Formats: sequence, C-alpha cells, structure tokens
Amino acid sequence: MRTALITGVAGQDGSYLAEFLLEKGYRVHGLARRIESAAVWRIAHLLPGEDDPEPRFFLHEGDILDAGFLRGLIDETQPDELYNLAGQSHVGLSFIQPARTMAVIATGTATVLEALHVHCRASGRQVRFYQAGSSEMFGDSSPPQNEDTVFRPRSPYGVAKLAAHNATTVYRDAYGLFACNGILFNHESPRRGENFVTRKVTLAAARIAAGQQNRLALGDLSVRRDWGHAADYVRAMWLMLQQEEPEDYVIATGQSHTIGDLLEIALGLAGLDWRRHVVSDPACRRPLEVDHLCGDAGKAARLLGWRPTVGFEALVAEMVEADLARYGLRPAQPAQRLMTA
Ligand code: NDP
Ligand code: GDR
Repeated sequence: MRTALITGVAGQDGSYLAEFLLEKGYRVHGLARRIESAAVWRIAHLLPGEDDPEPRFFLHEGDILDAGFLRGLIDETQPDELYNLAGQSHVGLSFIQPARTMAVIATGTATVLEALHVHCRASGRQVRFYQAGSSEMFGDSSPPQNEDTVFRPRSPYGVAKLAAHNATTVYRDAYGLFACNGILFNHESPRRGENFVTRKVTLAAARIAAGQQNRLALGDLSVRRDWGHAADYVRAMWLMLQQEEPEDYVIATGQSHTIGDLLEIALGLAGLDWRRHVVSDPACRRPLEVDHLCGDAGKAARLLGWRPTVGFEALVAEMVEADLARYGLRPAQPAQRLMTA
C-alpha cells in the first residue's frame, strides 16, 4: 500500500486530494494546523470511525514552520509521496500580512524540503515531492502563460510562491530529489473558502435569492482568470509524481473569463440580475492587480495525458447549486453544462 503525506489537508485542495488518493488505495496522512471540527469540515467525511478495523486516513496537528515536528512526522509516517499544499493562500491578504505570508510559504516550503532531504539521506528512502505553485507567479507576463513564461509576480503571495518554486528546483538539482512544481491556475469548488471571488459570488447569489442579503461589494470586475475545478487539478498533482522524471507543469483550462461573466452566470442561475446588487468597493481592490491569467497546459496534455473535464459554466453551476441548497433553494433556470475536453 502506498503512503502519502499531505500538508494543508484541511484546505480545498487537500480535501479533494485526500479523497482521490484514498480512492486509489493509498494510506493518507494529513497535516492540519488545527484539528477541531470547525477547522476540518472539508475532510470530516474521511475521518475513520472509532471501530474502523483498517483506517487509512490519519490526521496530524502541526505547523510546517516547526522543523523538528516535521522531521518526526516524515520519519513516523514514511511517505512515498509528499504533497506540500499548506500555506496562506489569499493574495489580497498577503498585502496586509506580507511577512506571515512569506514565512509560511517561502520559509515553510524550505522547512518541508529540508526535513524531507534529511529524512531521505538518513533512511536511504526515496520520497516524491509536489510543490503547490501558482499562476500568481506570472504576475503581469502576457497570456497565454506556460512553463517558459517569465515570472513577474505582483503580490507578496506571488513573490513567496516564486521563492518556494525556486527552492524546490534547487533541492531537485542539488540532491536529486524527485520534486515537481505544479504551476496551477485558479481552481474552485463548493469547498472554496468564502473570501475568494468565485465563492463570494455564489454564496451571495444564494443569500440574495433567500432574501438574506441585498448587496454584493466587489473590487475590479474587469480582471480575467482561468478558472477550473479543484477535483481535476488534484488529479494533475498525482500524475506529476507518477512520471519517470520530475518536471514542472502548468495546469489550466486555457480559457479565461471576467468577473462580469462569473456574475452573469451565478446570479442568473439564482434568478437575479447582478447589476441590481453589485456595488464597487475600493476596500475589495488590491494595491497591485494581476489583470489577465490564462494558461497553456499543452505540456501537461502531452506528457501527463491531463485535460480538464469541467468547464467554467459547469463549475459555477455546481457552486451555485451547492450554495442555494444551503438555503433550501434550487436554481431558477437549468444549468448549462459544458465539458472542455
Ligand atoms: P486553502 O487555503 O484552502 O488551504 C491551505 C491550507 O494550508 C489551509 O487548510 C491552512 O490552514 C493550511 N495552512 C496554512 N498555514 C499553515 C501552516 N503554517 N502549517 C500547516 N498548515 C497551514 O488553499 P487551497 O486548498 O485552495 O490551495 C492549496 C495550495 O495550493 C496553497 O498553497 C495555495 O496557495 C496553492 N494554490 C492554490 C490555487 C487555487 O486556485 N486553489 C492555485 C495555485 C496554487 P488554516 O486554514 O488553518 O490557515
Ligand atoms: P486569486 O483569487 O487572487 O486569483 O488567487 P481571488 O478569487 O481572491 O481573486 C480573483 C480576482 O478577483 C478579483 N476580485 C476579488 N477577489 C476577492 N477575493 N474578493 C473580491 O471582492 C474581489 N473583487 C475582485 C481579485 O482582485 C483577483 O483579480 C487564487 C488563490 O487560490 C491563490 O492561492 C492561487 O495561487 C491563485 O488563485 C492562482
């Protein structure tokens, strides 16, 4: 039985990846900063019952900044694959908390890499490593962005992710670590945190339809993002670690949309005209913006055989349906389901 260790397991991607790996027959160890029930709602359904005879999912409480703890965790769990997903993942917040963001992402990743390297050296074991890199590293480089595009980050978050990306490459080159950088474009789901724009919009659509909210304050509506589904993107993480050689890959749908497009579909599904509800709020704007991200995942298609299966409209429809259901409501019009094969 193969064993995986996932940092950030209680986050959106961690929950989908844990599900995916358990379905593949893995034993999965997950690291979460806090393990009280309110903090692990996304993975509560995966936790074994007390009388489960053969549990395969194990939750560990800890912080990736604690080197000694991490080393002990890797020694104890003996993973074959380590997925480093932990981090402060909100770009806007990184302008308010730049030092904490840099510490968790840049120093945190270096701490995980060093703990892993020491473990591999001492034990003679090989552990494959995935680093959760981001399209935010491209900043204002023109689309379509691929693995050869210059990194020009425009946020403390992007700068920190670029440091983590480079650190991963250094450990691969210096010590022969099987380490892959995923460069993932935005990916969403009903489990997305409420402070990211897609979920903020789909939740507001449901609340407005339920009569519990009237206005939706947003920042720049003209920015374009390449939005995919998180379940598709965790499959790409796993595929990267199954190859003969470690490489870096862009993962994206290749199609971008504005927040106006998002509003049109999401509030439309809830039977609403978004122009009646959306207000512009300078507090939702960032000191520096990334205007247009749209990825070229041709390398992943060629080498991994990876393609997204969920298109933008289907993604938004799934999120709106899930949020409407919280209020006992259903979409006002049938969702148009598109596949992007
Ligand atoms: P989430 O914010 O949902 O999950 C990140 C998790 O990391 C949270 O559960 C968080 O816990 C945990 N965490 C934060 N700091 C620490 C720490 N010091 N030690 C241990 N755990 C910590 O993000 P996603 O699941 O969406 O993303 C996963 C990773 O992929 C992140 O690194 C993100 O930056 C990156 N990424 C995400 C993309 C996306 O579109 N979703 C695109 C590209 C990259 P807590 O809630 O307690 O802070
Ligand atoms: P992003 O996602 O910054 O791309 O980072 P987010 O959903 O936060 O923003 C997308 C775009 O929408 C604009 N925007 C708003 N954003 C938020 N959160 N709230 C608003 O009210 C609002 N109004 C406009 C933003 O300015 C931005 O242009 C996500 C995260 O998951 C990162 O961890 C990941 O690395 C990148 O995607 C790829």
